[in-house]
Amino acid sequence: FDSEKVTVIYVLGGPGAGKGTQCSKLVGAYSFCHLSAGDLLREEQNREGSQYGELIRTCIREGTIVPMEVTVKLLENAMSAEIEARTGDGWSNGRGRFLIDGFPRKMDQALKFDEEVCLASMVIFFTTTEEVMLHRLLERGKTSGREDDNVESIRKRFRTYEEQTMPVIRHYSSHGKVVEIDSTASVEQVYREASAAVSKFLR
Ligand code: UP5
Ligand code: MG
Repeated sequence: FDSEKVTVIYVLGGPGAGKGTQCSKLVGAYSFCHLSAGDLLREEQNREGSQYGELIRTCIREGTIVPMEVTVKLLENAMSAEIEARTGDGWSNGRGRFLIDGFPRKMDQALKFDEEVCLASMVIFFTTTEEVMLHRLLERGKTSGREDDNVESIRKRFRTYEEQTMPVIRHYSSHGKVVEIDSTASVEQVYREASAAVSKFLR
């Protein structure tokens, strides 16, 4: 995609940091298209006839990263579909705006997406403690039905995040693209900060 025509913002942070919650709120205010890599993978996992169903299920339960080809393709397809659907309305200023949630979470994905799909202009990085994230995920686990919202999977997700995703954040930090937001506070308070960061960037 042409970086002149689409604006991509990556939204990163540990499991349960509040990426999805904040993206949903930002969508309303700025007419973004919100794409969650995790949601796209869960959808693909449940799609009848998918050749990746089992692979995705295992990776998600074990908290490991699905091979990047699968995720990059799903994101690319979703972006194309959205651009097609919105042509002529919606993005009235002519630029497509995407919030890409929970991706890239490993260096190989980051480099591939930057090179072959689109360069991200900004990274919003939500941080809080593992204690807070664990508590949130266990609460959500009571009703979410997510196969990875259990203590065992959560511990593995934390490890993958430290080992694979933190290098991605450091990489974009060194390019001056990262805005770090403490997501320990209430949803509303975190949103105020996130929204201020986005406004400043889009201005
Ligand atoms: N909550 C949120 N904000 C709160 C606040 N400020 N105060 C109090 N409560 C708050 O929030 C989690 C819970 O906390 C919710 O109940 C919410 O109400 C509450 P949410 O906004 O859902 O947090 P989020 O950061 O989105 O957490 P999520 O669990 O989605 O994060 P993950 O990054 O772990 O999950 P994701 O779906 O992105 O990925 C799942 C798996 O898919 C990965 O582990 C991996 O196996 C696979 N994957 C890949 O392989 N490749 C990819 O590129 C992406 C994913
Ligand atoms: Mg999420």
